[in-house]
Amino acid sequence: MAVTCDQLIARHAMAWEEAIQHPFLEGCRTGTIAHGQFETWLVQDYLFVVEFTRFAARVLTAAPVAHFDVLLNGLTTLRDELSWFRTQAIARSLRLDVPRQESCAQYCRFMERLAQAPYPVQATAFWGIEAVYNHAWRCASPMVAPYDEFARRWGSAEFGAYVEHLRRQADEALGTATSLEQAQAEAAFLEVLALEAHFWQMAFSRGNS
Ligand code: HMH
Repeated sequence: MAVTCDQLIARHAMAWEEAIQHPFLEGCRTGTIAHGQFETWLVQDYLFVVEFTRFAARVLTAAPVAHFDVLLNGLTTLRDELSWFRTQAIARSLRLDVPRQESCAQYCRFMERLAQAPYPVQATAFWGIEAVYNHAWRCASPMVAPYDEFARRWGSAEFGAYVEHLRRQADEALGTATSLEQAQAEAAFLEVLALEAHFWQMAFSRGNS
């Protein structure tokens, strides 16, 4: 029997929790997050999403045509997300043409490396990256203003439905994957979880990690 996305979460419950629960999110929920912490996250996440969009385009290249609709919708969502980030940055007078912090750069390099991986590995990582964000923001919802807008973007039922579509596609790809590919998908999922925890910590410590 092939591994499934739900099994990956169950097998790595502790790493999953560490990726979706962080004092950064708790600070957004209660309003105690410092502006510098939030702004570090905002700018670095924009830089992340730029590379994530390139990753999404590469996943589409590797995908079977039956998976195009979901991935094309994902790319459209990313187009809106990038422009929304720019609006958020302008409202806060933040520059987006800044260097990546190490945690962000590491995450971007990981996504670049995934280009060499077989489709089941890419599909699992792509689902994992969106799933973990959906759960992270949802678990810390509702948030106080102005963070509620951010919590709604990734924690909404609509985003949850998109993640479900990605899960089904990843499960389908894993269903016919070799055992080596399944092991690679599991390793990629674990790397996503570790990178997510570091990303929150980077913002929380204001870009010093
Ligand atoms: C760090 N992980 C990170 N940022 C995001 N925007 C997502 C996942 C979801 O797109």
